[in-house]
Amino acid sequence: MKPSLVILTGAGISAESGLGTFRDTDGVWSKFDWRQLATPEGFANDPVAVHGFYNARRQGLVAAQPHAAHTALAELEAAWLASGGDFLLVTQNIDDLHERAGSRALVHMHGELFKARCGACEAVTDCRTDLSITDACTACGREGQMRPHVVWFGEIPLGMDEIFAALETATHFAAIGTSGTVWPAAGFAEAAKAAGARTWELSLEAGESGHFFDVTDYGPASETVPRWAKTMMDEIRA
Ligand code: BJW
Repeated sequence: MKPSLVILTGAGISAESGLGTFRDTDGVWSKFDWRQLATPEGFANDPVAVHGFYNARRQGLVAAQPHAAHTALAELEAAWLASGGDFLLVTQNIDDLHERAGSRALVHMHGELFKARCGACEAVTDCRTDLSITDACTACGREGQMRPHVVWFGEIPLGMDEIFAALETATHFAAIGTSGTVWPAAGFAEAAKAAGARTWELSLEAGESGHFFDVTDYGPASETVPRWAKTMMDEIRA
């Protein structure tokens, strides 16, 4: 059987880069109300507040840097593909730290902070500066329709066909730095297990999908992920 590795990452992998997680005690949702800031209804109700929330996080991302865990996953991707296996990195994160570390086979299922989308024509464009309610779409010219290119609660995540196709043939699956709280990502470990994959959880603590993991390693991602990636590279090269 062709080795096929699917990796799911969450906010925990970027915590040591200075980006906040969501549900830890000092997480984003302990300071901000997700109903107001991460739903289509919240955006319709107060777009200025939602733009402000994402503008501040976009500014924080400019200064953030990938760390050893992001780099280890990029190196693992290169080694896995070189050995003839299939590889897909699925991230729930809207930061671009995986790309900056060198990852290429990557799906941003919850969107990307450095992109904006027009609510009128659906064009997705690069966005490195603040968004406002008066911005015009560079594709269709309409004003006042631009929103962050992120997936809010109640919206369908991106790349689901590609992700579920990869999970169906996965031989190896790892969830890294995610609490396993948010669906559909929370179901990926079960789907990979059903496909016969060996499964790993790397995080600070057990998440909600714990019983679907064969192996767990709890600690900071900068330590657990390079260690795990090395064992995977040793396995694929053996
Ligand atoms: C470390 C570490 C270190 C810390 N090292 N680890 C009732 C039941 C079931 C489902 C639903 C329900 N009601 C509604 C739903 C659906 C809903 C949902 O799941 N809600 C639940 C909360 C109940 N889901 C949706 O609405 C999704 N859409 C959907 O389901 O569409 C239907 C559909 C799907 C598929 C096909 C067809 C139809 C959309 C979800 C959108 C999520 N959006 C957000 C915000 C937008 C982006 C942004 O602003 O950034 O995405 S919410 C937020 O949570 C963000 C994250 O990507 C997501 C996941 O969080 P994550 O990454 O797991 O972070 P944390 O903080 O929870 O966990 C961090 C972990 O790291 C912890 O475990 C730490 O221990 C660990 N850690 N430091 C290693 N140094």
